[in-house]
Amino acid sequence: MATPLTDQEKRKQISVRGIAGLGDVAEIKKSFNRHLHFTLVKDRNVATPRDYFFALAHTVRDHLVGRWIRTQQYYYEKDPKRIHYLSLEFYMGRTLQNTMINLGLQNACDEAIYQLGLDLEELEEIEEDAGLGNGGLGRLAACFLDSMATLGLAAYGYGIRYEFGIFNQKISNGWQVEEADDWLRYGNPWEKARPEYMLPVHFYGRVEHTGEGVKWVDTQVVLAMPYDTPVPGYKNNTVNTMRLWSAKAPNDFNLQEFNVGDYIEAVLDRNLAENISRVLYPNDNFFEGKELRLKQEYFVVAATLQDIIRRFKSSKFGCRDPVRTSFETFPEKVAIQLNDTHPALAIPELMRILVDVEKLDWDKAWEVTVQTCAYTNHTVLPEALERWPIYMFEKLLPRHLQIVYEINHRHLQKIAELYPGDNDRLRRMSLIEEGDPKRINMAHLCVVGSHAVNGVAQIHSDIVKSTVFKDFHDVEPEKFQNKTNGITPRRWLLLCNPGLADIIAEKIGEDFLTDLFQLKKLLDFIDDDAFIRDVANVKQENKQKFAAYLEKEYKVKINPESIFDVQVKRIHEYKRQLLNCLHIITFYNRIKKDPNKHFVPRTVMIGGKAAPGYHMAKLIIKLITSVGQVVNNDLVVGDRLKVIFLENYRVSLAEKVIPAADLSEQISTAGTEASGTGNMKFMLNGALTIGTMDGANVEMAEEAGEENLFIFGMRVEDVEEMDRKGYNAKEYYERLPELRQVIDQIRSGFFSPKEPEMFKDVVNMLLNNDRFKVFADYEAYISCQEKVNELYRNPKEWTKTVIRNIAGSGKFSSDRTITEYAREIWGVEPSDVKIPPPNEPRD
Ligand code: D6G
Repeated sequence: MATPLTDQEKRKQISVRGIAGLGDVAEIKKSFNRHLHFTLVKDRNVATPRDYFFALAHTVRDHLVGRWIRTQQYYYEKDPKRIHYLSLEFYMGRTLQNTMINLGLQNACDEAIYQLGLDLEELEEIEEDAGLGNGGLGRLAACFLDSMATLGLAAYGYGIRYEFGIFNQKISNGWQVEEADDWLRYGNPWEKARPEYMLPVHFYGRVEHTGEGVKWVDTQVVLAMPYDTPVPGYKNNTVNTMRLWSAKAPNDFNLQEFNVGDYIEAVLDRNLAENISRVLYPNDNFFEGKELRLKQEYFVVAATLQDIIRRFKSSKFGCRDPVRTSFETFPEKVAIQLNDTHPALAIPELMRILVDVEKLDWDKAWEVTVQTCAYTNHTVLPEALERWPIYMFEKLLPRHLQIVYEINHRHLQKIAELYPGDNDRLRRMSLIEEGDPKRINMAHLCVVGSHAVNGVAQIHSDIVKSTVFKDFHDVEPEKFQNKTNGITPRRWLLLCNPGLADIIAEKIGEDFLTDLFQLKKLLDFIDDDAFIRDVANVKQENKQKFAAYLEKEYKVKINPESIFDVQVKRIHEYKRQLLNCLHIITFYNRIKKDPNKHFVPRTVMIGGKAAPGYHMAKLIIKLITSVGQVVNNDLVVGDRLKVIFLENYRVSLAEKVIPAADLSEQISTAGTEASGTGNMKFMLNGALTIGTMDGANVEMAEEAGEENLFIFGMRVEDVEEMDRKGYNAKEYYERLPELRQVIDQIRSGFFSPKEPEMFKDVVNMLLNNDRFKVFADYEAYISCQEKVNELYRNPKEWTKTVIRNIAGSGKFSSDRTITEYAREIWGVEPSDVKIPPPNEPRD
């Protein structure tokens, strides 16, 4: 029998495709040593592992620089339409390995580092995650940047350089505690500060109506300093820019207001301005109307629009076009995509610049604005929709409030003409919501101010049209589109699961990495026993590797033969981690009731962060860890059931656990999860899905065949029907003895003996006011889990189902998603033209 390949050897296999020439290896070693010496100022006697990581990062970064300069130069020469993706979140994770892969350098680096007596994977583990996002929305932005660069689009990501990203989650005594994410402590080798492009952003002040038009005066100024991060495409020489703004106080900040003696106070107060980019708000799918957050939203928008307009004015066809009026060509040259309503202020800000500064008349400015902007809706949950109180908005952005009022006035005038006398419709469609306090509905502003509005999966786009934006759809149905989310197959297959990428490439070549639909060719091998064995072996190796990781890092032992049943995502009631808990406890009770019966062993892993202010989510984490305490220490259970809470779930942990999963839990109440993207990552990595007909699960079932997923529970129509009739949780509690037992155990302190009342809020919610109807899907979920066990008993059939899922996952590449945005929203065409190789600096 051949000895199994080491990880390094495995990575080399795939690197047959990123060939490591001897010259490359020698050059990398040389560059590494130079950086260790000149950049880190160390030698090998005193260098720490982190020094080695930085030396390698700088070595790899050197390979980006020429391509980056060349790409940006090329955009100035060719002047293509530029795409600007505005987002309050970019959840990038780590950069080193992704860069090596996209530049085709991984094998050369692997070999060089090996020859230097170091371990590449160990160095990669030193890198901090760039955690500038909460969950799916921020990670989607990161996947989109990868795809836009790979598809050769002249694209920019614009956001905020938070000094603290999403908090680090620690579990203490079973509870979540938060720690600050000081991700920049050791420096960030990937960013380039650009103080030379610093821009002013104005806040507060008042509006003056003068003979020369409207002026916003007496404002406070904060400077926006850009930090640029290169975004390489996959092996195409394109390197785009993600530009993140950092807040800097101007040097005269507060000094006018203070007397000479208060100089020290004034300098200390610079923090007030610089707090704008201090920290990411840790809410997922939840609106918290804090003034600092509104400042962040305007800060990114105001700096970005100045930057966009500066570039437009310097372009060939911009304002310098003698044939056409200024800004007429703006929408032909500029697209602005709003990632949710968070950057919605781009709409009134662009209007302010065009009308007040550039002196366009209102109608022309409005046409330009609408043609430029497009809006992506990410949720229909009412608690997530941004509705800013007018009093706050007015104080911070008085001119923008006037502009919003004017937009609303003209919008309602149009509606009134279409529906004379329909005052209720006017109230429903207004950008302004009456009440205490009066609020601006940011989603309405986005719909009115954009030429395209899209949802993120077909079912979600349909729901958007028939519910939250129904009145708007009645008036402008052509505005509404669907763009089903996707994930980048580079990070989410090649990087995180090289073993699987390798055996796929052996069968169908490696073009699938940029054309994921090619995965359907794998169906030709559905009866190929050797391939089935390879797929099963890769999964088993990934499971073993993850088990070893858990043992090393967390001292927990799990059974690699068990089903790895994984639910990783933010903790939220609508995502129903509680339903998963009910299954765990039911399974536990069945083992206890019949200890000698055979059960298919399971390791249930749940991970995710709770928003620090979300009481119920934090209690859910405590319940999971408490159930784990009881189950994991019960000798009768043994290794037939284990419950693991995966601490501090983040991009880099996703890259480890997803390739090791057998079963992916996607169990939100139908109609609540707009798309999901974790679901797609599991599918691509050979896990089977147990899920509801919600979000992109619906399309996954369509692509792979519904019989190849474990679909259960209420459909959207069933949920609606139940809402009409009324949902009565107690009815299920009384009718289903196993459910009753589980709830009674939680209620009586079976999992919290020292504090029997611990979970009373959970039980009360489930029984009396559960918006997400957990009990209604309990029975279907439990029997669906039995089907999972049944299939798992037949390893060959299980693996064939896995292959059918991988083969059906082509649609979920973010390359496909971005191609659709490009053609149907931005009016640009992806290109596979390789930008000419970079210019090296000359003497
Ligand atoms: C990036 C790369 C660099 C380029 C700079 C400015 O930092 O080569 O000069 O962006 O680009 P624009 O903002 O002028 O497009």
